[in-house]
Amino acid sequence: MERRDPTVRDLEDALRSDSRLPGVTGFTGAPGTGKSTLVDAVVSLLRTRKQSVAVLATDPNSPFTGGAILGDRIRMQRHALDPKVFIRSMGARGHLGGLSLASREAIRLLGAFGFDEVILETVGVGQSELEVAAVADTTVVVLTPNLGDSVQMIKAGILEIADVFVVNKADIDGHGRVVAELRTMLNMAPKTSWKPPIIPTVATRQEGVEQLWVAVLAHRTHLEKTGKAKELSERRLRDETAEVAAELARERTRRALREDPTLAERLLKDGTPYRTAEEILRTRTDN
Ligand SMILES: Nc1nc2c(ncn2[C@@H]2O[C@H](COP(=O)(O)OP(=O)(O)OP(=O)(O)O)[C@@H](O)[C@H]2O)c(=O)[nH]1
Ligand SMILES: [Mg+2]
Repeated sequence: MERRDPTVRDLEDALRSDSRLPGVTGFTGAPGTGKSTLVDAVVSLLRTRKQSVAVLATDPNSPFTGGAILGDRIRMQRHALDPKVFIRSMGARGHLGGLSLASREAIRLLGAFGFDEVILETVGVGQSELEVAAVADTTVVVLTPNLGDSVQMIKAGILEIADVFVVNKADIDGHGRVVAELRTMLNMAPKTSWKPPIIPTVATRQEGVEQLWVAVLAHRTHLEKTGKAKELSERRLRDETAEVAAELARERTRRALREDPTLAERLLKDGTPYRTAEEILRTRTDN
């Protein structure tokens, strides 16, 4: 799948018909807030409950594909030999269609392999991170007392995507202030049917992790009860189809320009990308 092998497409469609989608939880937040440590603690919790779990660490700014973000691998090493735990890092570059498409595909495959839960860890708070977050059913935004990152987060519009807030490093000074700030902000936000809870944690000591998971499951139940779960999965299917279509069109266009010198020459002479693109999409097929 990561190599974009075309045969995987058929495999994926075949898998989709009878595979159950796993629960998908995204963890996002500024670098160093403790996401990996927290995810590792959640993995331990899920394993005590006999659930299988896959962790996809996505770094929109990293060129690495198929490898592992070293730090994450070290932090989650105690799970490395557990066959019910799968950990993989994905970088954005080299993934046509972007990381959100890549993670959607990965989630479907993991579901087909019977994983109960998928956790996405995404570094940062930029646009591409928000796109990755949109792939998750529940998005956990991780803040800490230092860094002043609460303000940064709000700037990035993260309030809209947070279903659960974690204020990690509760063992550090200034923790209460961040929680209070956040609470004020949430109280000022427009009323919605789901109010994001704020969970204090000390990830390094596994404190607050059970409460965090209770909040995640409560959000999942909320999605199901309100019909939002269905709405979300339908929207995702439409979005994914549009992304796949864009990727196929891009591939087809590149190939046409490569394989048809007269077309390429005319493009260079006339400088008409729109007309050329339309013509390619109208007249070419993939075979
Ligand atoms: N004091 C304290 N330190 C913590 C806590 N949780 C994590 N840390 C430390 O914070 C550092 C960063 O933790 P990571 O889990 O790598 O953070 P991350 O958000 O995954 O980092 P990136 O993947 O680089 O964005 C490590 O040194 C952790 O040991 C906590 O609750 N309290
Ligand atoms: Mg990490």
